[in-house]
Amino acid sequence: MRLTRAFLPTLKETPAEAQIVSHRLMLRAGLIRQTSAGIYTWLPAGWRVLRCVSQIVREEQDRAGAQELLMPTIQSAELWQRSGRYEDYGKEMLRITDRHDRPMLYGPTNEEMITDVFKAYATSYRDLPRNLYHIQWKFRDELRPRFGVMRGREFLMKDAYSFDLTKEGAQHSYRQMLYAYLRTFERMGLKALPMRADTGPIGGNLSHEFIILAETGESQVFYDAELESIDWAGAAFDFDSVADMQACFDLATSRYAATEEMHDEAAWAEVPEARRRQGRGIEVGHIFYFGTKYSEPMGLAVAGPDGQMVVPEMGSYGIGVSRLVAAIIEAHHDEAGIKWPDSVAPWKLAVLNLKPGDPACDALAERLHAAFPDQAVLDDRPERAGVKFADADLMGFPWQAIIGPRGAAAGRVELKRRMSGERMELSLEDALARLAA
Ligand code: P5A
Repeated sequence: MRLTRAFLPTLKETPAEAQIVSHRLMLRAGLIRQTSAGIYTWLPAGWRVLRCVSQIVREEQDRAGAQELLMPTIQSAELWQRSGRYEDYGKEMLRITDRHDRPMLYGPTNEEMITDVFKAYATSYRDLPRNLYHIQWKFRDELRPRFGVMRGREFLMKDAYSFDLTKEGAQHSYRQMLYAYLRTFERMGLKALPMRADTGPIGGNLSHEFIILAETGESQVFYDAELESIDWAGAAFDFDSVADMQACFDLATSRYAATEEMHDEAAWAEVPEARRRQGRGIEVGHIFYFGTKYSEPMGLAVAGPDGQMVVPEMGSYGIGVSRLVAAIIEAHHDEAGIKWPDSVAPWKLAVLNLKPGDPACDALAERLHAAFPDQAVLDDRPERAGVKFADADLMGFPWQAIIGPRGAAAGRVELKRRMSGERMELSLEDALARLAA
């Protein structure tokens, strides 16, 4: 991608409306543009990040045994009348009427719809367990949309739904998702702490939120410092093993960690004082076990092994995919801009040609750019070096290849790592080898 041809608009000024750093940087780096309150266009760079985040989520859901499908954004009110949530959901639900005066809505979540879909096909215990998910836009008419995509009205969510024959089975499904979430956030360079949470309008009595610690977070949290030191990268649990999932769950939940709504002063007092941490965090995921809250009223039942009808036990599991983009920036930035982890960067490499028109610079820059056709941007603009450095730092490409006339004459390239600031001067061949690795 050549910057002279790209639609990658950056802003020099800090937009006045943005109160937190991720919102400011998302606007300045040209990732999003607000179109109305809480509703955003994802510009090319932002859309690429969102796709990377979605892909990691997808891979880890698939690994855990969930299967992807795609349900619509628009739902019929009739579905929600069956579960009783049509009235309960209140003003957060965007209600729509079609040309036949039929009440419709823009889905804020899909428990009813997935239960109805599954019910059309599931007849016996052999159809269980199953876990189905999609990555789809949601709409919640939030009272106070704010902080950009952090709390939007239209936002992208991954929502999974599990169906099991027994309570024990449903708990195993819940633990599989918990482990999948820890792996997912780890791959994005985030430390997410699972915390006991309130179930709100989704319901049920077992629920965990996944919290990224950040001063700008909207949730107040209380946790044992030991929770932060668990190394999930080193842990290798088997999703199919009940014992492994139990062990993983125990490890993740054995230390005190709760959101404000679930905070228990008596249990808190038992945590050694030196280990008590209190702070703010961003909720990037939320999982629920709610038994038969939807399967029962929606009429889902299957024949058990003994021929008796059984109402499946369910859970639902959400990840705020678009919110994650903002959360990753909150965790990885400096004064100059974004520092994307490799796994989610819109492009992995920026090739900065400091003197377009200089034959040696052009030749080196073209070679590097051509070596990574989908993963490199080439700054071939007739701009000052300072402008190129500033934009590359702002947009946060994990690697920069800096090509100036002096180095180029000697066939040398400077590589800069955005995350650490580390720099190295290499021959073209060594630079290509380093980047390919
Ligand atoms: C779980 C999946 C649910 O909706 N039903 C299906 C359950 N849970 S939740 O906690 O309400 O939402 C899941 C995650 O979505 C993100 N999220 C938001 N992101 C941006 N803007 C919003 N207004 C917003 N509301 C929820 C959060 O990351 C949440 O954990």
